[in-house]
Amino acid sequence: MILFSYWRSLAAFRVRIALNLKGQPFEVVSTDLIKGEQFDPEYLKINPQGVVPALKTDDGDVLTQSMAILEYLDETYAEPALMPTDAMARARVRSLCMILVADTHPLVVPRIRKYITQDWGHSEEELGAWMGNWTKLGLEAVETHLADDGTSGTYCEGDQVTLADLCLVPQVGAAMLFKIPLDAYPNCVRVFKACMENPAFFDARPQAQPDFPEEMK
Ligand SMILES: N[C@@H](CCC(=O)N[C@@H](CS)C(=O)NCC(=O)O)C(=O)O
Repeated sequence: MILFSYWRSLAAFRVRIALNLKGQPFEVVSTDLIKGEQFDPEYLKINPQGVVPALKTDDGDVLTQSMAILEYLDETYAEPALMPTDAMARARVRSLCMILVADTHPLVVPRIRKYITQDWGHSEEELGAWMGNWTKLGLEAVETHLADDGTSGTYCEGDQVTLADLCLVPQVGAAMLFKIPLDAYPNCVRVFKACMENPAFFDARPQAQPDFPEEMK
């Protein structure tokens, strides 16, 4: 399979973890979001939305949207299952995923950042406040669920890695990369650390990607 990815894309990070967990080899094609390669006509033929990730299967089919890709992989490659069997637990997992994927991450993607600074003329400092605000609100909501629902174990939902962990780890990793203090989110950090002990997560991290910038190493 071919994964159109970028080292610091949280959405691509989710998919890299899933491919690793499922033991599916993949080739990474880097799409530099800072240079605007997501808008190259050739890339737009792959993903008309102009975002990563996109996954080209061995049959040549192209999938977009990380949650759709995660579900496809989970439905196609049975082991290890990334969703619980119990309906209530499945709903809880999806709820955590949506807090991060639908209500947090979209507020901090490059096109939003560009709109805030280049179109609306806000400063880098104001942009930092914007990014910090939405990241903190998202993590705060997940933290409260993990602390109060009584269903979190080693991972977000019990002791099984689920799609919720695949969504939480990139968000916590990004907060670390951008030096957002995480003291207020001990459960999120606990789950992050447990996941990172698994090579499937560790090898998918931005710092391990071939396009991770030399100057940040
Ligand atoms: N909801 C999409 C989000 C895709 C997305 O926004 N990806 C970001 C990187 S994490 C991107 O490619 N942004 C390009 C841009 O904003 O110009 C998904 O989960 O796949």
